[in-house]
Amino acid sequence: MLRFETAGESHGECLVATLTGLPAGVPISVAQVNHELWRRQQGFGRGGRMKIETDTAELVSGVRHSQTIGSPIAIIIRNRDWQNWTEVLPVESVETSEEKKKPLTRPRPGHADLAGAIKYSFTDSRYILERASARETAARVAVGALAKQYLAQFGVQILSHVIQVGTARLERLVEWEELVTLSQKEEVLLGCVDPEAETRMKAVVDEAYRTGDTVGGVFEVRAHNLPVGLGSHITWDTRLDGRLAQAILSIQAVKGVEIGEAEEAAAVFGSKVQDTIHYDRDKQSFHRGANKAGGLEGGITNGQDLVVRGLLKPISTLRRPLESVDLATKEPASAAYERSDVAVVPAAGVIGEAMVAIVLAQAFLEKFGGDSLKESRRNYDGYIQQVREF
Ligand code: EPS
Repeated sequence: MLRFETAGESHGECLVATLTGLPAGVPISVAQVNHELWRRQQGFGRGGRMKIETDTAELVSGVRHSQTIGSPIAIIIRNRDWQNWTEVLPVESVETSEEKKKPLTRPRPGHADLAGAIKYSFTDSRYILERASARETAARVAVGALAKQYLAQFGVQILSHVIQVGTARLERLVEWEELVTLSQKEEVLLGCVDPEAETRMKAVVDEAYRTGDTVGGVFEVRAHNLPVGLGSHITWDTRLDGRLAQAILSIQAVKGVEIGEAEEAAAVFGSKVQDTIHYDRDKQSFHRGANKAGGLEGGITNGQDLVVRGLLKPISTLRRPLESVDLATKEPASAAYERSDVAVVPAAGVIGEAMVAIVLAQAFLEKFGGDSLKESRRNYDGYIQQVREF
C-alpha cells in the first residue's frame, strides 16, 4: 500500500511529509519536485506570503543516488516565514503577553476557525488555522511529485488547467497538447490555455482586488496515457471515481468535484452523454466517440484521458470582513483579516494534480505491485500484452 502523511503548521518551522510504499529503483529528480512546488506558488491573485516563501524540498530519507530504495521517504519544506513567528508559536511555553501569541478570536466564516476552536476546546482559533491553512498543500505537492515520477515510468502524465474563475469560463474543448504547452510557461497568470478567456478571468480577479473580496473557480486535472483497468466496479471503495473524489474534496476550499461532463450529463438524455464504442480492425483496438465519462466507467479506467474537476469556493479571508462574533466577549465583530490570497485556482489545479497522482500511483501499485520498479514493470508489461491480445 502506498500511503502518505503530512505534518506542519502554516507558520511553524517547516512542513513534513512521509511517503511509504513506493517501490525501489524509481529514478527521482529533486529538481522536478521543486519545479512542482514552484508551480503551486504561481498565479495572479496570490497573497503576500508567496513573496516570502521559495518552497524547496529536502529529501532526508528513502532516496539515495537519485533513486528510491524502498524505505519510507521523508521530506522537509522549511517555512521562511517562521523567523517572524518564533515568539508566537514556540514549542515550549515561554512567559509572554497574550498579544504576542497573536490570538485569533474573530473567526472567519467559511474557515475552520469556529468549528475547530469549539471541537478542540481552544479559546482562540490560532492553532486551528495554523493547520487548516492551505500552506499544508505544499507538502502534498512534494509527495505528488514523487508519485508523478513513478507514473512517468509507465508513460502516464498528469496536468491541469483553469476552466473558470468566478463567472468567467472557458467554453471550448482543450487538447492534451495545449496543457503540455501551458505547463511549460514560465509566467503563470491564471492557468488558462485560452488568452481571451484568461483576460476575462483576470478582470474578475481585478474586481475582487478592487472590492476587498475573493473569488473561486474550477480547475481541471487530466491524466494521459493511462492503461485500461485501474480501479474496480466490484466494491464501493475500489471504485476509482470515489477515491479521486475524496482526494480532490480534501483540498482546502474545494467544495465540489466533477468527473468528466457530470453536470452536463445530469441535464440531458442518455443518448447524448454515453461515449459510443467502436473497433479499429487494423489497429486491433477499441476507440470511443467522445470522452464525456472522463475516462472512467464503473469506477474503472477505460484508457481515455482521466478528467477530474475541482470546484473551489472563494478563499474565506476577506479584506472587507464579514460579520462574525468575538469568541471572548460573544459580541458581534468583523471577522479577522491578516493577509490573504484573492484567487488560488491555478495553484489548486497543481495541488489537484498531486492528489490525482497519489491516487493513481496507489491504484497502479494495487494492480501491478512490486517491491522494485523492475517487478512493477514486468507485471505491467505482461498485463499490457494481455490487453493487446483481448
Ligand atoms: C498558503 C499560505 C498562507 C496563505 C494561504 C495559502 O499563508 P499566510 O496565512 O501566512 O498568508 O497564503 O492559506 C490560505 C488560503 C488559508 O486559508 O489559510 C500557501 O502556502 O499556499
